[in-house]
Amino acid sequence: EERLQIQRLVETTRIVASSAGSDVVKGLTQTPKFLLPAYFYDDRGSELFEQICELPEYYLTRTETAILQQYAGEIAKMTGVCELVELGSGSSTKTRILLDAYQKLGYPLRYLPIDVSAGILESSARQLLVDYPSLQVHALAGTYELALAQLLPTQLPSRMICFIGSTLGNLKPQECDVFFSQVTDALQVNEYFLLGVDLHKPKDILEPAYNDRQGVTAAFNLNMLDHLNRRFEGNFDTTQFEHRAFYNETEHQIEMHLRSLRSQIVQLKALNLTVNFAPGETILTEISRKFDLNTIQQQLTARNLVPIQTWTDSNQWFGLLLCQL
Ligand code: AVJ
Repeated sequence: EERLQIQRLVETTRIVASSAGSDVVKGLTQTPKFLLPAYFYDDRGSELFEQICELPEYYLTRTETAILQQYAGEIAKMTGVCELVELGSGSSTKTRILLDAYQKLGYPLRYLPIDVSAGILESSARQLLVDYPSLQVHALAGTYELALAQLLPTQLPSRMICFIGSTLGNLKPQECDVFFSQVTDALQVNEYFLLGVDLHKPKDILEPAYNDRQGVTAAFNLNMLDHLNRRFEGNFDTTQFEHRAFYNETEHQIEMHLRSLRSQIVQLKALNLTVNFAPGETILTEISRKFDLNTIQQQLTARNLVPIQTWTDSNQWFGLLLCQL
């Protein structure tokens, strides 16, 4: 198929250590323990995340989708013809709203989805080709860092890097700054960055979104241990850990943890690692920061990603910002 190219990004020796699990060793040998949220997204984890997006308590996807449905036409008109690069594309469901808007204006469609889960990347790319007969897809399987560093200047008049779904919330403030400079490095002057962020809101709306009644979020969190078992020959017993998620109001972030139900020892053979857990000890698996619109606008401006238009829903629960370098 000429319209589809799938590239698995090969890591250079300088950074091979990180994909070989040195971050796992680091996270499980320090106190308190942590693991990086990227480890959620093996193929099973990506499936579970798709289920999370449909949950009644998980307002994020529904709210952002509604904003996109209302304003995608406006976004397409503002940017003109452009190549869409999407970080953490997953199933690309929301992106279809943008693709539809560009298609409606008769613009050529070129899409570069980037995701750590090669399985979901390939299946969604194939489906997109069926549904969009003039679409060109160049999929990149790998981390944002690797993918952004590999991008060559676009052949189209412009490029838009899309980072929707509030994945920015996984990054600590200092990590955001590093990330923003990786984004600006991958853009030429006047090109675009589309950012979706979850906004401050009451705890009684936030906490249920990460503690759903069906237990899908718990399964998603626990799947990280299964993923590590498969990837690094580990022996985590997922029945001996429980899901914990709560809103930290001073930091304005949801924190997700895996809590050890008893004293236990876990081994990850491929990493030559033995880990001791005290009863009740936790592993931090994710922070999901909630943003203030004015503050994030100022931060983006300070990083040369100037917000030229901001859209929200009627509750002001979610923000979509179109920024320009
Ligand atoms: C994909 C990072 C935006 O933080 O809401 C969903 C991931 N974690 N339920 C989020 C997630 C638990 C999600 N992001």
